[in-house]
Amino acid sequence: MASRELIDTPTWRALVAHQAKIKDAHLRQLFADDPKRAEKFTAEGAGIQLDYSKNRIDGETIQLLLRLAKERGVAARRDAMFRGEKTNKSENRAVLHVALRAPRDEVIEVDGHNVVPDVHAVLDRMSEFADKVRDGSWTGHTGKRIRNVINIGIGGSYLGPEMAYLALRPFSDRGMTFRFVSNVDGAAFSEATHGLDAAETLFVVSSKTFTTLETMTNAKTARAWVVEKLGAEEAVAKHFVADSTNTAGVETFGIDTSHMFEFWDWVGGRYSMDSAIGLSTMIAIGPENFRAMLAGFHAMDEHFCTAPPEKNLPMLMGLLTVWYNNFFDAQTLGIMPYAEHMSRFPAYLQQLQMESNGKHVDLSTNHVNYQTGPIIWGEPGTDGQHSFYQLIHQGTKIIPCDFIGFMTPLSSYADHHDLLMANLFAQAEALAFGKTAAEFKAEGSPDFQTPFRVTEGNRPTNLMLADRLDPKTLGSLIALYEHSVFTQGAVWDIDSFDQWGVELGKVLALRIIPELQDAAEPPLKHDSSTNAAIKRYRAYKARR
Ligand code: G6Q
Repeated sequence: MASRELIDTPTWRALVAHQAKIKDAHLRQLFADDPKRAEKFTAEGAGIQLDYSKNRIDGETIQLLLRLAKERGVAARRDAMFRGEKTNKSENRAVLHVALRAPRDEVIEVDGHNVVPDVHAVLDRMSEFADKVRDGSWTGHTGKRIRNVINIGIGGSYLGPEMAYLALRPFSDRGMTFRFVSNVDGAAFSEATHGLDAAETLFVVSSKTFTTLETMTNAKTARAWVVEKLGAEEAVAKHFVADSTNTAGVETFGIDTSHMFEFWDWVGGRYSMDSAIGLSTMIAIGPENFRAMLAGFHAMDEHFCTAPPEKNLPMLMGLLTVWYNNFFDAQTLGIMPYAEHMSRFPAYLQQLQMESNGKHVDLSTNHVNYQTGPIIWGEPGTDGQHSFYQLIHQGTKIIPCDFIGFMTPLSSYADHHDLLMANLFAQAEALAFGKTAAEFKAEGSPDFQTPFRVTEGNRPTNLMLADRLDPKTLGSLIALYEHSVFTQGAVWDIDSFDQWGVELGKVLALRIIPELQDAAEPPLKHDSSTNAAIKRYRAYKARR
């Protein structure tokens, strides 16, 4: 079925008609009508419980959405991905991040070659290296122990490592410093190296292609920094390692390929934090914890493949995203982890989802005539409550939110945890049920003020709960979102694994760089706005 026909299918039309009915139903009523609602709309998998009862749905909604998933071949597409078929159509590549966490004895083939032994060979080498850095047997050029690790990488080669390091800090070696340089702004490099002794610093250059402008620029600057500080070109060998698919590029840069940790073109950048790109994570938390994280990913992979659709967390979450995105015209999805260590989780998911599903043509290259990926944003609670939650509670937009909480605190200030969790539960409750004018009046609210105070409720949320934020849970949580993104992409029939939209800007920047750097100031042939900005920059640069 061509995708453009999607919105004319009986199921899609039934969902439109159903939405028209249910949009006026209030969660207050839906809960009052069914005392078992929470139980009915809760599913569990890989250590994560998803309570999706506070969504604007009923049993019919879920049945229709599951029918849509079936008609769009979500399960069949999932199986094709897990089998290693070239489901990334626009790049003619397999999509096999799931192989990165497959157990040793599993067989997953790409073009007839079992990739699982390759994955484990790299994991073993990474483990050996990480152990050496952690126990001090890998020393820097001057013989000093490595105490600082700086990951140089951007996009998919940065967001995952930084997010995971911050999320798993309680499991990390606290005697070591971990920093991340992504932006080509020299301020990023300068801040990352500030106060560090080059003799104790290891750079992990993370780049799938080893050609990315930002990463190569920062890596060259890092190389010059090390050579200048340690006074020897040979220092590079002990202070640089690489995570890449590009052996020749790594060699040309001057990193010995015995210090290169490889991955493969079937791992997309934003799906690579559990590949060699996770080396800095592994050095931080140790190989055992890293493998526990992979086990968490794998547990969710298994759940996605085996749980029945009506109990399948990624499918349900993906379909609920489609529900609001396509039938309620919701533009965004908020991610609110109630955990300080999850501060970069929303940013990580922003790339995962927006780069994957921000697409305007379907797999048959037709321009879609329905909405695709929502805008993803968010902040950890409770901070957001004192800032933008106002708009979610009383604004005019519908903003579905994912609330994420952990039962067991990791900090020694455990009494804070009750307050944190109380706020999480209270926000989901307030958003769903609100407070009426009558309720305010009964409490003696003055008439002039009551209309301002009313919170209508009926704001949808998912509530995700897990035992504690540890490596295994983090792995499961990330895989849950990966497969939710997959489910959405399958419904929309788009390529969730390419990212052509980011190319044009890169090409234009390469054209402008010489126009800023060439002292002869070549004539400008852009539009009048771009020309004016470049001229202004040139004038400032001349005065520097
Ligand atoms: C992710 C994208 C993109 C990529 C960066 C870095 O899916 O492909 O974010 O990860 O552009 O690319 P390199 O790892 O090749 O440097």
